[in-house]
Amino acid sequence: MANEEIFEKLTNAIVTQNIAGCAQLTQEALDAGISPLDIITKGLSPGMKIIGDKFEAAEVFLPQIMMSGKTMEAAMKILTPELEKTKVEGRSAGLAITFVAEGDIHDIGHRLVTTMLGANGFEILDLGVDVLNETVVEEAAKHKGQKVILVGSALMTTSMLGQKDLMDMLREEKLRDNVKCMFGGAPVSKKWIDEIGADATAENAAEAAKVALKVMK
Ligand code: HCB
Repeated sequence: MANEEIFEKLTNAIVTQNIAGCAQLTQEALDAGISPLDIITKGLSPGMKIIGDKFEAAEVFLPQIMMSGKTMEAAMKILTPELEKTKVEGRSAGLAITFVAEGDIHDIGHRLVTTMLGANGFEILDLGVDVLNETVVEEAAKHKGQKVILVGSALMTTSMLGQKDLMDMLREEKLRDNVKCMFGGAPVSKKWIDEIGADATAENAAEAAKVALKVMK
């Protein structure tokens, strides 16, 4: 099977919520020598975008996006150990405190970004989903003096707004100069990052790791 055909089948497996088929195709793609990142960015993620758009257009409903999420998770179970194998050993790039914004439980992209940061030499403190800004600020304070990057995800326009409050709280607590701040997720734009005075954003997990390494230099 040509790579393009495999990507198309992976996308289709996500859209049709074919959990077993997607896991099998993911394994086949790896066996065919396709990189885990290409499987994600060219096969699985486009399927999540399509199902999200269909949800917005009321063509599918919550149970369907839930099952598409589970389908992607089945593939990620196979791919995460592969991504971790690429881990760069040696000097730490710093501590990455990763989290999903308050009110937001979308964690597929967050986990992928966290895995990629770990594979690229960051120590990881993963605070999980629906994290209060107060908790992030507390953790930033605990690690004052270390090289720290805050890596927040928000998939909804509503939860994204909390990133501005977080930046304000960091400034009020005089912690802003001690940490770098990178935010991402579909609604986050460069314009938003500039507006709230954060340091960076990234389109996807591979880019997030590159950008994080760059801002920590
Ligand atoms: Co959800 N949902 N959802 N959802 N959901 C979205 C996000 C919408 C865009 C769908 C739509 O309407 N088009 C929409 C948000 C609209 C908006 O505000 N703009 C939405 C909504 C409305 C909701 C609910 C409110 C629905 C409801 O209950 N009525 C509800 C909210 C729950 C809550 O959080 N409180 C909800 C629930 C769900 C689930 C639970 C069914 C499920 C999540 C399962 C889970 O994560 N464990 C879900 C899903 C799966 C989606 C879509 C379809 C896919 C998200 C996803 O996993 N994408 C999504 C549609 C979409 O995003 N287009 C839809 C795949 C991953 C790999 O991509 O973008 O998350 P990613 O991450 C990338 C990238 O952004 C970047 O790298 C990642 C990896 O490449 N990145 C960073 C991420 N974080 C970064 C941080 C950095 O610093 C840098 C880069």
